[in-house]
Amino acid sequence: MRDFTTTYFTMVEADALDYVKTRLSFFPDDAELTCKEIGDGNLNYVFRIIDTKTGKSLIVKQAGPVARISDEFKLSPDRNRIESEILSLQHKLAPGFVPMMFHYDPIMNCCAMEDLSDHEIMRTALLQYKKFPLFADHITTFLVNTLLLTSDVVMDHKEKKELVKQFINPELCEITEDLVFTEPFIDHPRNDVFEATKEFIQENIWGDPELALETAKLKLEFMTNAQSLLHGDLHTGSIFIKEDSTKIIDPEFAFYGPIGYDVGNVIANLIFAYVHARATIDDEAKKVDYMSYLEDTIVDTIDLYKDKFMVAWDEKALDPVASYPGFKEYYIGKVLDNTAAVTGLELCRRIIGIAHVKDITSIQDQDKRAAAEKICLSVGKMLILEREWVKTGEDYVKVIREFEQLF
Ligand code: SR1
Ligand code: MG
Repeated sequence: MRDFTTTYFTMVEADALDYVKTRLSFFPDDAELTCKEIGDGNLNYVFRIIDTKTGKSLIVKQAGPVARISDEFKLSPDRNRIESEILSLQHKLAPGFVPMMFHYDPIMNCCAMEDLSDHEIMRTALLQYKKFPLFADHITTFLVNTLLLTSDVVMDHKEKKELVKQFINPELCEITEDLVFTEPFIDHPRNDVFEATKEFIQENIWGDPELALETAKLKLEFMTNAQSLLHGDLHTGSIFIKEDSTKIIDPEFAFYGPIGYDVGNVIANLIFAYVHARATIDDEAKKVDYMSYLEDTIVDTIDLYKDKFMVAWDEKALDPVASYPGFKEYYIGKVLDNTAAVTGLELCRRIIGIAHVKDITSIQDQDKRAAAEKICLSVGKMLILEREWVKTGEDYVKVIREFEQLF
C-alpha cells in the first residue's frame, strides 16, 4: 500500500480504495468495498466507493496536476481546497443544494463527499428529453442565496474581503479568461471549429471589431469586479438532478467575480439543450412540447431569479446605501446586463473554443449540427452586443426565436 501522508501522487482505483480504508472511518471494518473511477469532466479524477454488503457509498475526488482534456493546462491541485471550502460554505448558504463534504486532504489534494448516484447529470438527462419542473425554482434559490448573500450589499465588508482572499483562484480564472473571453473571438490555434461552421465564424465572429471590443470590456469586468462568490463553471454538467432535487457540484472555478457569470452560464446551457432538441427530435409534437418546456425553464429562471433577488435584497441588504431609492433596481439591472452577455459568451465559446458540449457534438446530422451552431453563435453575438436590452425571460425567447428561423 502506498503512503498517503507525506507526498502527493495521482491515485488509481486501488489507491482510492486503500485511501478510504486507511484514512477515513466512513465504512465499517467488515465492509466489502469496490471502487470505480467515474470522472467524465475535463479536470479531475472521481472515484465511487461502494460497500457491496450494505450499498453505502462515497465519492472521493482528486485534483490531478494537469487537466484531463489536455496536459497543456497545468493546474495547481489547490483547487481541491477551494472546492471543499466553498461546498461547506454553500451548504450553509443554500442548504440542500450541494453535496455534503466529509473530508479534505491537503496532501493528497482530494476530498470525500456524499455520493449522489440517485441523481443524474442534468446535461445527460436533458439530452434524453427529460423534464424537471422544479429546476428553475431550485436553481434560482441557489443562485440568490450563494450570490447575493456573499456580496458587499449583504456581508460585513471586512468579512467579505477575507472571503475574497480565501477564494483567490488565479489558475482556474486564467482558464476562463483564455477559453471563454479571449480565444473564441480570435483565430486562435487552440480553437476547435466544426468545418461546416468555419466560414460563418470567420465572417460573423472573428471579423467583427465591435464584438471584439465588447468581449474585451466583459473580460475586464470578469477580472476586476469582485462582486460575489461565484461557482464559476455553472453549466448543466455541474448539476446533479432528479425530479424533486437539484444539487450543484464541481465549484472548483469558484472566486469573487460578477454575479452574471453564474446566471448566464445556466441560461446558455439551457439554450444548448434547446437547440439539441430542435435538431434531434423527429416527432413534431414531441419536439414542440420539449422545446417549449425548455423555453419556459429559461423564462422562469431569469424571472424568478430577478424576483427572488429583489425580495432577498429587501430582507437582507444591510449596507446603508442599499436602501437608497433606485439603487436596488440599478444593481439588478447591471447584473442582468452581465447575465445576458455571459450567456452570449458561453454560447460562442462552446462552439468555437476547445471545450465543447455534448448537446452540440452529439448531433449526428452534419447540416443540423451546423444549423444548431449558427443559432448559438447568432444568439450569442446578439446577447453580447445588445445586453442592455435583454432583461426578462421573454427577451431571451425573442432573441432565440429571431435566429432559429434563419437556420
Ligand atoms: C481546461 S478546462 C475546460 C473547461 O472545462 C471546465 O468545466 C470549464 O468549463 C473549462 O472552461
Ligand atoms: Mg467541472
